[in-house]
Amino acid sequence: MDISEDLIGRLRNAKHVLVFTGAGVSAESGIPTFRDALTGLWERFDAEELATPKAFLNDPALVWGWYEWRRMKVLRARPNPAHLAIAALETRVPRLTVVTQNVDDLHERAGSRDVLHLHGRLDSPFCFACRRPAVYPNEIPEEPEGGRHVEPPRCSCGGLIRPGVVWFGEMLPEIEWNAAIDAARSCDAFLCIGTSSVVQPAASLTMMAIQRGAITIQVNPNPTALDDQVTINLSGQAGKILPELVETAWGDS
Ligand code: BV8
Ligand code: ZN
Repeated sequence: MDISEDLIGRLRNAKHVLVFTGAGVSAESGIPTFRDALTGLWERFDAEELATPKAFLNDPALVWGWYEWRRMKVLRARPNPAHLAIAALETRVPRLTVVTQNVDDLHERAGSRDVLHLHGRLDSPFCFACRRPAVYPNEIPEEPEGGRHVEPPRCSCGGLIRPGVVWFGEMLPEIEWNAAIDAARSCDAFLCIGTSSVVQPAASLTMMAIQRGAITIQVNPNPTALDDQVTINLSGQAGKILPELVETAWGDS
């Protein structure tokens, strides 16, 4: 891995590492990235159209069906070497914060403990009307293949149960967002993994770390607007690059 000895030294001495992840870190677990998740019935939509309160109220069964299909993908997926390398890193640095835009629980299932979900979680549905937490009626959703409409369950108050995610136009959870800003402003190393860095305000975290003078490393097989802003740009798949990066910079050798 082409990283200078000086940078490896700085990474090895980092007191606080922040790992910021997007849908790309779960791609090798077979979970389609946000834009690839629009197949079948949903392919005629833009993600930004479907992941909104308006779309849900307009056609609850269409949007709930999309999330049930994605939830089924997550339940059948397993953490990949990228998630496992991030969990291993937690035991090798004084402090590691994982900030994810993903709504799956693969970081937790890989063993990461301190995970901040900026865009909510698929496994925490709640009532649209009274906001009371809800539980899924069925552990494994039926296979709403390619986009069957699935009626969302109802709360005891009569309201519709909705996915526990942050939709476009909705505020990010305050506690997680403030903790993420604090971490971005105090970390010495910031790993930006598998995100197109398009969605705001989450994507602004990388700039906060750059402005602070942290070492910033991007891992992505495709170009993004951050390519020439980060300290090191590693082009490739997270499942391959991250285990190598963790060994190179924080290995026992
Ligand atoms: C907000 C949960 C304040 C849902 C998501 C008009 C009105 C209101 C707001 C706005 C507006 N115009 C703009 C905004 C701001 C808006 C926004 O950013 N829009 C974008 C489209 C420009 N943001 C918001 O609305 C946020 N809230 O601003 O509140 C406010 C409130 C009211 C009014 C005004 C302002 C809320 C944003 C949260 C949206 N919810 N997720 C769900 O999951 O269904 S975001 C969603 O998209 C995902 O979480 C993901 O993070 C993001 C991007 O999706 P993807 O592109 O798939 O994923 P990612 O970006 O991670 O890209 C995949 C990358 O992986 C690619 O680069 C690919 O190359 C790479 N990759 C692929 N394979 C691999 C890989 N990398 C490594 N290894 C591999 N193997
Ligand atoms: Zn309710």
